[in-house]
Amino acid sequence: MSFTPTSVLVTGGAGFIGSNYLLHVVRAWPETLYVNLDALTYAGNLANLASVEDAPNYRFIHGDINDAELLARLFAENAFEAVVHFAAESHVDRSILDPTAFVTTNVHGTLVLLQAARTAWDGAGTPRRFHHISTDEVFGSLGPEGVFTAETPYAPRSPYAASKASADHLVRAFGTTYHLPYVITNTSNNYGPYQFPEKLIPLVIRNAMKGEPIPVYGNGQNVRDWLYVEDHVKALDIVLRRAEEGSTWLIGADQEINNLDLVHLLLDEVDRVTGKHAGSSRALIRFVADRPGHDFRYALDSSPIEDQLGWKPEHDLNAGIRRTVAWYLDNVPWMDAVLDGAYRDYYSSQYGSRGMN
Ligand code: NAD
Ligand code: TDX
Repeated sequence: MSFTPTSVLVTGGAGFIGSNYLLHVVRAWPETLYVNLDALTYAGNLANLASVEDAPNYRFIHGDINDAELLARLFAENAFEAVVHFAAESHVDRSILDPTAFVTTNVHGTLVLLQAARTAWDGAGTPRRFHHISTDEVFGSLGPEGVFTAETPYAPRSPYAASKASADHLVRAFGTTYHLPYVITNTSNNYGPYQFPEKLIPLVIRNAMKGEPIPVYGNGQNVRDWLYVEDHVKALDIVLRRAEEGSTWLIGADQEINNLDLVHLLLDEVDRVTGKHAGSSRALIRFVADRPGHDFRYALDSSPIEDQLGWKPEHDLNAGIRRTVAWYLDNVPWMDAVLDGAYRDYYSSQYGSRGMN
């Protein structure tokens, strides 16, 4: 299967993964128009896209995926052949503090977007794709053994995961009921440039740079599989162009590590690059109250995308961490600019009650 869209709607393209995706595809496919629709919440940052903002095949629209009228107008004006749907509330801890926005954007917003695509594509003679970007968290939590596959039943445990699971179900229901041509990708933890520093890896690097305490939830033994974002966005582009309609792909890196070991790796790399005494930043670690309902472990079977679509991650964890630490140390103004007052309010409500401020 080969699909070459001429006009693509990307939602949430000013966020972490969406902006890395646009930085890759806008350059890789100059004949394809990419229209980025983003509400610019606290997590959206147009500075990420400065190097493509003047490209002739890129356009930015400031708007909300819940705005049905805006979507109808954009579909009419641009004749989109594909939608790549990143827009979401994405942070588990925020969903625990208040789940409301997660249902508004991740569930209702996805429904409004699905309706817009279905209406615009009704009777279309040429191929179309609705590519929904989802997460491994929809499958729940693993013990020390085993991996999730595309057949694993859904068992979301946080409000964030439940909202993403609901969105996945809606996408598949639109495929079954209205023949909407969709693909879904469920991905493990991403890291790399332009990630908002509420997520573990940029938070650790930022606090280490400033000499501030590093919060590790519980005993630090929870395990994640870390995928370098540039590897992820290449996989997404391959799935959009080559995957069969109605298919689901799991994208992981097979780079599992527990949180405490990961934090040590990051701190040791910061010490190495900044010339601090080896191991000295480890003294910043603080064990704080655990995340409620903290999923123990995620791991994905990525062999189908490797065997059938020929994708493989290019970075192992050590290579990815080296590049990531270097990027944040080189981009201090980016970090300072995203940490505005609203984020500081969040940080104190999140960490103040956990015995750290
Ligand atoms: P992010 O929080 O960095 O970015 C989300 C973007 O969506 C922001 O630019 C924000 O402004 C925009 N947005 C939010 N609400 C919107 C709305 N109502 N209308 C339009 N735009 C809106 O998220 P991310 O980490 O880049 O994640 C992108 C997608 O990938 C999400 O769907 C997330 O669930 C999924 N995902 C993320 C990870 C990860 O490790 N970060 C892993 C697996 C899946
Ligand atoms: O301060 C912290 N201390 C800590 O120990 C933070 C922010 C996190 N953690 C732990 C919780 C997790 O076990 O580190 C691990 C990673 O946490 P996050 O960076 O918040 O990611 P996670 O909860 O695993 O979810 C991520 O991966 C799946 C993304 O945020 C989701 O959007 C994605 O769907």
